[in-house]
Amino acid sequence: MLTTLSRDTPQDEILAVLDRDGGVIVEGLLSGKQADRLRGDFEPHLAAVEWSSTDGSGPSEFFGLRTKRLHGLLARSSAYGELITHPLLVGLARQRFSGRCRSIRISTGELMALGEGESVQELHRDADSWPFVPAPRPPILFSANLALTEFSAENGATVVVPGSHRWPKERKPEKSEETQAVMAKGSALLYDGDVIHGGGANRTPETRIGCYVGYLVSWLRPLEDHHVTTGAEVAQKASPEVQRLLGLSGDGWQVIP
Ligand SMILES: O=C(O)CCC(=O)C(=O)O
Repeated sequence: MLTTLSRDTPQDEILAVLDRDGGVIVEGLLSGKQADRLRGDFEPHLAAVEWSSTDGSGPSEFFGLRTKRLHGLLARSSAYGELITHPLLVGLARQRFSGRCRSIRISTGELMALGEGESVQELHRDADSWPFVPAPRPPILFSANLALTEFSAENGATVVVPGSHRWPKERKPEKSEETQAVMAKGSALLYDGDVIHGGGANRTPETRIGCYVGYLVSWLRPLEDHHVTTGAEVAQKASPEVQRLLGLSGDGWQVIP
């Protein structure tokens, strides 16, 4: 089982559960209204791409054949800047990585829409994206998957294997060790980069939409090149905190005269 805590729970307590289980649900991280605003901003961009598409890059068995994934989220919604700078998320990430890095960066932000008929994703560890940091490793990635629609067992709530962030690499989960991050719109699954998880199967006609944000120690390279995906015009207008988190340093968009 995953523990569900309210967003007013002291940070230490949330981190203690995250450390024990590798994942925790924070209820009402955003209000339903805030979640709707993000969804409303993203909706036309989702409508513009085909199923089985990761920013137009084409079908992928791993990402799913009934999925739509979008990046460059700051360019698609100004509310995304408020999400990534959410004091609870930033506070938890900083505390989780305390003593291990000088600062934190967003590795990638990803809108993950699972459509009707999507099958369960291959279970994996996100931190394996940096395989040269061999396991067992200290926490390097702290992720949030914010529910922009309800996440139910039927519509593809994320499958999680609590405790697996501490398992040896070879151990595979039994079905009985899996659970799902069932949660209301506005709630978020927070999880460690080493916990085994994956998107669930969607057996409903509705689309399940999650907004992923991954906070990474600053000494590793983010998966997303935020300069490219955000674009100079939006990047320059972002707040200093958003620019810092996305690594949008001024020299990335200035043209040599
Ligand atoms: O859609 C989800 O709930 C999780 C997807 C995921 O884990 C991934 O694509 O890496």
